[in-house]
Amino acid sequence: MIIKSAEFVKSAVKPDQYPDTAYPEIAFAGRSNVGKSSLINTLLNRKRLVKTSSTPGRTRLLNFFLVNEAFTFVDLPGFGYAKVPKSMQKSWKPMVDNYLAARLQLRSVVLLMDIRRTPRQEEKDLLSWLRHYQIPPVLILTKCDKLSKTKRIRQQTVIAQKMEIAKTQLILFSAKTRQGRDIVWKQLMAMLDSEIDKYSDISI
Ligand SMILES: Nc1nc2c(ncn2[C@@H]2O[C@H](COP(=O)(O)OP(=O)(O)OP(=O)(O)O)[C@@H](O)[C@H]2O)c(=O)[nH]1
Ligand SMILES: [Mg+2]
Repeated sequence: MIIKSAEFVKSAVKPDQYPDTAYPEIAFAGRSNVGKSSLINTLLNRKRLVKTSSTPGRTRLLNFFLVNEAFTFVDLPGFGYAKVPKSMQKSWKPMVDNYLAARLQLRSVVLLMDIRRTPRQEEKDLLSWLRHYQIPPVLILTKCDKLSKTKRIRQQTVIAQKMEIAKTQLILFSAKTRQGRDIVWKQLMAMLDSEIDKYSDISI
């Protein structure tokens, strides 16, 4: 994928604030601090298009980014961080649920999991939810640079078992080394399919 343009469109909380466009959309979901914003920056070859932070709970709204004037990436706020204010924790679920349930142009949800942690109920719930609504997931293990190769493979097996999926469905990714970037793009391209062919040169 050649990135010709990538721009922040707007932030939103409620459906009437989402951009009024019909571009196909891909959303990025996962626990707070897992690396969602970093993954988007890596995919788009931008260092700071999306704000990242070592403080969990940085992204608190739905943030929409238009890429190549052809499709949209949506950076979702992370779940499961105890230190964000209670009011914020409460508003997360309806904010994200409404988006996932209502957004017709949503083509896929990228679910990120930290390779060093065992996923919990929230990740399992999100995956079942996506299956129920027939939204195809792309599953990514982030921060792979933090483990040795042996440990990486061991964790890939443990996480696949926990999520009840095949090991091969989990893409190993690192924003630091860019490992896995091409594979992620390939899967995203498949989700976006012919809709964007006319806008993008398909060479990764
Ligand atoms: N070593 C390493 N650090 C990473 C990687 N991806 C993200 N990080 C770091 O992890 C921290 C959180 O990254 P973000 O991309 O802001 O995470 P997020 O999921 O967007 O977090 P919230 O917006 O708080 O939900 C930052 O300090 C990043 O630099 C990675 O692949 N490797
Ligand atoms: Mg973020």
